[in-house]
Amino acid sequence: NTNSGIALVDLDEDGVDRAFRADVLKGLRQRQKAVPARWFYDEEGSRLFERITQLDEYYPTRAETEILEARSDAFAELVGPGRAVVEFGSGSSVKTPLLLKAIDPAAYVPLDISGDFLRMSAAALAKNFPDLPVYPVEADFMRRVGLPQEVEPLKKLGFFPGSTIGNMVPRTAVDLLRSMRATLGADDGESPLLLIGMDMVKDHRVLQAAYADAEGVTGAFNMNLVARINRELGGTIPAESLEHKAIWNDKLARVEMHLVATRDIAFAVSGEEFSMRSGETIHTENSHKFTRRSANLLLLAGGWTPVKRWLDHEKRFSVILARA
Ligand code: AVJ
Repeated sequence: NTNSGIALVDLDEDGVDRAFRADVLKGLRQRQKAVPARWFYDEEGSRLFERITQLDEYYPTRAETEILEARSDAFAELVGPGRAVVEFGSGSSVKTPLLLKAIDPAAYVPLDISGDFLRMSAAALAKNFPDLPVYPVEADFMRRVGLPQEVEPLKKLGFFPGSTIGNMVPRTAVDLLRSMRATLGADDGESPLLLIGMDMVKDHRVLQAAYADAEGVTGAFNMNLVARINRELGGTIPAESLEHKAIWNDKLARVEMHLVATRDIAFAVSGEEFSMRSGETIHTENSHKFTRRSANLLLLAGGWTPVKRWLDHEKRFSVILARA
């Protein structure tokens, strides 16, 4: 349990985020270089992701929003009123209100590792739902999180939209689903529900385009990671010699984003030296896609029994209700 009320970002004497540096250095030492996708989301990265969600090619946000809008009656019926909605992540200004309007909850509990995002989005939401108690919790939800006392007596509904689960390899995704069960009290004899967004396997050209848009916004999003490493970790990565690439990995059912070296390069990060041959890549993101069966199996492995699934009108994206 990490919600001690103090900031979770651990800075060294130079103000450098220790976890960021450790992840980047560890990732760059590997044979297949890799940096975890969660480091995309600094201020600029979050701004670029906002733009991605508005691109013609990037369907997931639109498709999921369509489902949340169109199925509000079904949510109300299956979930019922009076639950505490526990959102894993700070919440979006569009999707969260749609759910809250649909089900008439008794409390809203956003969980996020970034206190700044958390407080900003909680404040914005409280304005539109003046009668709804909001209890933001600054915590790493990859582990069991202790919820505020006030929501203890309430039934819980976990909310995890955006297909963020798809950013994790199955082993990590299962760990997270099990942590969510524990956070929502399933091990204490409660019967929590979970509403989760999962993106579907589809035509590879549609997937590819969603992660390599014509305007280059996703490329800028990917390249922003390099700018962040150079700025925050004293990096000398030659950005002009790296290129954005998105590929469909059929065996593992995921879109991968990489940064490809267009020539042999050498650089330093935090004083440590690295090199890449031309064509070598830094793997920056996985976005797993699911079928009905693979989605169900992942949920079951994480301790959740699927109850109902909804798709958008183009059958590209799914929102699944599951019970512990
Ligand atoms: C918000 C993590 C679900 O994987 O589709 C968008 C992030 N990366 N374009 C996704 C993302 C490239 C997005 N998630």
